Amino acid sequence: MNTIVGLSTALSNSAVNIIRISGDKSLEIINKIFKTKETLKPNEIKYGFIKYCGEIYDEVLVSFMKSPKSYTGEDVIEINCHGGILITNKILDLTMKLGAKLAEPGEFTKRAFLNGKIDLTKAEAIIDLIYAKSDLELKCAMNQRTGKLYNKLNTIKEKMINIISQIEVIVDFEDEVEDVHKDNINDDIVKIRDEIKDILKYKDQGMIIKNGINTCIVGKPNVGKSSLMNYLCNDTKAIVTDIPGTTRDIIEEKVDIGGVILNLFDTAGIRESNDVVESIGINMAKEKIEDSDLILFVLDITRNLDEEDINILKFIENKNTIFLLNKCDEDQKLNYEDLLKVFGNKIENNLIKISVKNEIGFDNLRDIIKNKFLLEEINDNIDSIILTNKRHIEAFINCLNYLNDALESINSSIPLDIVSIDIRKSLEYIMNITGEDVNESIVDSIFSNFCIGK
Ligand SMILES: Nc1nc2c(ncn2[C@@H]2O[C@H](COP(=O)(O)OP(=O)(O)OP(=O)(O)O)[C@@H](O)[C@H]2O)c(=O)[nH]1
Ligand SMILES: [Mg+2]
Repeated sequence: MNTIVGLSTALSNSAVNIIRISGDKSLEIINKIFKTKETLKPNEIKYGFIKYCGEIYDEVLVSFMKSPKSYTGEDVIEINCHGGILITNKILDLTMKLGAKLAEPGEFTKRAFLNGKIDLTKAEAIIDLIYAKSDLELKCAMNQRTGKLYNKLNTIKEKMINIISQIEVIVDFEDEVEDVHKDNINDDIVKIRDEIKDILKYKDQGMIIKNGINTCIVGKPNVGKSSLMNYLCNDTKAIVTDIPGTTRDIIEEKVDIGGVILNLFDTAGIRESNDVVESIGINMAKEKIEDSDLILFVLDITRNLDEEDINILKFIENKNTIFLLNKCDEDQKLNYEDLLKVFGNKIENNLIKISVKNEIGFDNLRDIIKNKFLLEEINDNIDSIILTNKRHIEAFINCLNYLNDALESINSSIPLDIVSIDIRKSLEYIMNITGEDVNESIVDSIFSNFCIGK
């Protein structure tokens, strides 16, 4: 494999930049350009200068990690240079002039995978660590990085191989397979099936942790939707006025509500309108409701319920909704009985009085959201395996389906060697997750999501 070079830090004017070189020629390249009083030895950092053809490029610290004890498993050199864009580019160019190839995004980690330093789940955890947006996401990524999922996959793999070999022995040595053997194999498959079901238990929460909760703020005009948006973002993202119909476009922002991300959308107040622009905004709001995981339905506590509020009901019918009675800093005109009549048991446990103006009700709102999506439960079980990667979830579901097929077969009169085919298929999916048996194009697509220099 050729020797690659990449910038491990962002290219900007900063205190320090790190240039990483990996491959057989790493040492040869650095020895040509690094002038130091001592020889560069493995696992040591040396002070010196990058100098070539009489020109001093920079004052640097250089470290050397010898193969196989390095991130990629190859000889790795890291140059800590000054964080100037020009200096960094000049050193990068120099290493390339001397034979290094510019690394593709994720190429260092891909080499670590190809050289058997890490499996795919640990490699994917590195991307998740880098891009984590919330504490929960970070914790899940760290659990995966330290091998929680990988270890589990390995034990499942061993159990599956054990079942396959049990079947082989029985089928080879006995003309008639006894029921007791079938029962044992059935029990073993059930155990693995249940373990996988357990792993998949929090898959929906895992996707929420990774992608956030798509949350649409909905209500008739002037109830305080944009005020709520601005409050939750702690910024002026949307225009607020007392003129009904202020917001037309959809305004989007990510907000961390104590460990989990809300992808918030402020929308136009929904009402009948003859204004062309406002009507477009209202239609956009209705469409946005469709792809949301959660609706924050804002009502104005200073006005009684009217047709405009009631009309909105049909758009949120099957949606997970929290009803927010805003402006509770003022006198309440909204009649609770009417509310109950119109919205029925949809409001049960989903109704909060808030005041954006006086910052009332928001702890309650955060708690209700977290409870709705079982995020408190996740927090308490953060050390169990929580899948946050769609590729893993799909593979586990496929694996589960094959195990269920195997169980169905074993309980009918289908021969055991056919059952074995289903177990082998489910094993393939497990090995797919770790990357032991995975398509090259999938590997390429995983690493292309990495940043350059990682
Ligand atoms: N008293 C009181 N007034 C509020 C509160 N929240 C918002 N308002 C006022 O309500 C009016 C409307 O606020 P907006 O946030 O623009 O309402 P909106 O729902 O986004 O309105 P449209 O964009 O027109 O649909 C403004 O005058 C706000 O200052 C609150 O908690 N208490
Ligand atoms: Mg608005």
